[in-house]
Amino acid sequence: MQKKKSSNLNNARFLTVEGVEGVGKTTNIIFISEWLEGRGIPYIHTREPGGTPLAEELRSLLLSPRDEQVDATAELLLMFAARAQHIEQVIKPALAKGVWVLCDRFTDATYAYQGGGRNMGFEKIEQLENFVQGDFRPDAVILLDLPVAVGLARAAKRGTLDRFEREAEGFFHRVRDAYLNRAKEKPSRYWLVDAEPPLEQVQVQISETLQRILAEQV
Ligand code: T5A
Repeated sequence: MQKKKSSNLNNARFLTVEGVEGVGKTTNIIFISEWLEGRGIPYIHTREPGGTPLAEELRSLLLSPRDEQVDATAELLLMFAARAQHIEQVIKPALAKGVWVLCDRFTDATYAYQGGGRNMGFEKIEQLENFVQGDFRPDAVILLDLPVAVGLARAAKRGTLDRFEREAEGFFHRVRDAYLNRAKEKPSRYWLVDAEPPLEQVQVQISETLQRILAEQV
């Protein structure tokens, strides 16, 4: 399958890393950062929700466990409020300078968590995506995938659970299904990596994926 070419200036690429809880995003983003550094590719590493002081405050509000029931629409709008700030203050300025952006989660997480996990469907998310982002999309989405129970067991080892990690297992099955469906629907943008094997094997797959993404620069 021919993947989409970058539309950014200077061939800088906007890469996002996605997957269910405990899939190994944080661990593998360190690996991807070292891979980029090793090739002399200028990059920044950022995350969602978050990435600017305001968006990081919104992240704290979103992730903190609380007694009050959080309305799904309020959650969705806060995700996009943080994203609007992040795109304009951090992501677009970096790409405009020719700096690659490596982002831990982006709008695909909203489709998976709010659309799938919270059962909100995808139509409103698509409307907000178009409103906030116009036609701005990641050049490549690296989707780390593994069975939900394996990811939750890995995440649980870290101790305190955030508001999302306290959801029932069914929530994360819907999240994973939504991610896998998007990967099937948008093969030009998604790169699927099996994240269940030992880390060294996962990182061999990631290296091969990065080589292919790099080879596709215009
Ligand atoms: N969210 C986010 C939404 O609902 N909507 C949105 O639009 C957005 C942007 C953000 C939360 O917000 C939600 C989704 C999230 O719930 P987060 O911190 O980005 O939170 O996401 P988390 O999934 O919570 O990230 P985690 O830090 O929990 O998981 P990671 O980063 O995927 O996993 P990592 O790297 O910390 O690894 C977990 C453990 O597994 C081990 C690691 O050493 C670590 O101990 N591990 C492996 N062990 C064995 N084999 C391997 N291959 C391993 N890979 C990693």
